[in-house]
Amino acid sequence: MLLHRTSIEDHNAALLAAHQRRLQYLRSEVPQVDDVLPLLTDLQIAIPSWALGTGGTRFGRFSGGGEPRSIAEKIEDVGLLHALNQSSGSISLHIPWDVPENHASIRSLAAQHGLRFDAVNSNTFQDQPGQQHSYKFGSLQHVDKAVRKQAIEHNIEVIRQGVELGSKALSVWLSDGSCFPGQLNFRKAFQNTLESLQEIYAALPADWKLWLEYKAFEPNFYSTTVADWGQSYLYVSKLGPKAFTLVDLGHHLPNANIEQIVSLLLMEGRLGGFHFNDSKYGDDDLTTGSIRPYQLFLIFNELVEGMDARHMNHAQDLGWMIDASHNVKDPLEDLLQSVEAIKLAYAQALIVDRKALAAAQANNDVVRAQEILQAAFRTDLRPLLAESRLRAGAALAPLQLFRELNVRQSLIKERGTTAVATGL
Ligand code: PSV
Ligand code: MN
Ligand code: MN
Repeated sequence: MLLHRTSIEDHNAALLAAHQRRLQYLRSEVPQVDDVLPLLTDLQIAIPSWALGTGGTRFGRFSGGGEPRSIAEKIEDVGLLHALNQSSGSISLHIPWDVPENHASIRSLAAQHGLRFDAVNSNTFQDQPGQQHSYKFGSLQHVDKAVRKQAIEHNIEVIRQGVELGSKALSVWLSDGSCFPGQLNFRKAFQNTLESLQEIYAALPADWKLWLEYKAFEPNFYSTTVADWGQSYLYVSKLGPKAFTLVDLGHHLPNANIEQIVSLLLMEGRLGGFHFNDSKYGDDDLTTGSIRPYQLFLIFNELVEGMDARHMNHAQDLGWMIDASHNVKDPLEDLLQSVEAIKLAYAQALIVDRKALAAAQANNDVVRAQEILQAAFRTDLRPLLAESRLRAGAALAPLQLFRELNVRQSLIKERGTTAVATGL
């Protein structure tokens, strides 16, 4: 389904007067709004190919229909999102859930939609049909060199695929670990994993990065070989300057202080990027900002402060990606909500009065510091986001337009209601 420019123009024309009223009020309240606009427009959030269909749980899956059946259709879906918000300018593929075949045509289709390819993700947490060795007892950590070799080869193949598509990063998440005490020698598992990662790292092109994700538990419930940010940091610092830690917001033990983790990884130059989602209990993969929007804001507060201190380019120097799963929502609507929540938290962090905050911190003025942060967090910056979309040629209210145009119904008509499994 293609979205016509006129649909966006008509929609914007109908909402323009109300939008301008809100923006004018915001301008009178928040003097920095115009400085923040270009930064907001630049921030693009990558959409994971696996979040375009219904995820389900291990208890069941309820397909909403019209799900993409091929990489081309996944690109079209992300193209739709990008046309609506001009903030989802890239797609992240997961191999072999995605099997890119005709690279040139996939690349040109993506370009037609104004999209590029973000990090490519490898998968050594499932056995694939016809695969020689099983990953039941791990992949890069495995006690058997032949299994490790197979997993290393897979990662190198993913890099090759990514090179064909113009990606610049390999994202590695390992489910490796153990289910019971005694199953694993932790030190050997670490060393095997490190050696395997070193072989993968050696195959990275000069301008590529390797992002190593961590996760506290699941599917292994006793130990995980890259379980937390400290362990990921240990690997990436041993690997070399092209290796970084990737923070997935759902991968921590309950109540972990993620903003502090972010601050320190950034300080050490080892923060690679994010898998955004939200979490109530564990790796819930819920819509970003749906459960703990204040935590999201506090993370962005550290990001803005830390990136500015290191003179980093906000939009380009980290990987900004969503990792979500949808059980009851329309996946595309959910992704629109997530992108909006991420950019809102970013905008709020951009208007924090940094000088005043630094002064409050220097004076141990705890109350003032809290007031400063919460003043930014409680400012409704939605008109600012809408303005940045308007200027970029996107819709003032993307979700509303998605519904007005009956996008899902058109997709169902085009693709049918057959469920297409998209992996985890
Ligand atoms: C694992 O839970 C994870 O967060 C990794 O990023 C995987 O690649 C993705 O989810 C699979 O859905
Ligand atoms: Mn993830
Ligand atoms: Mn996850």
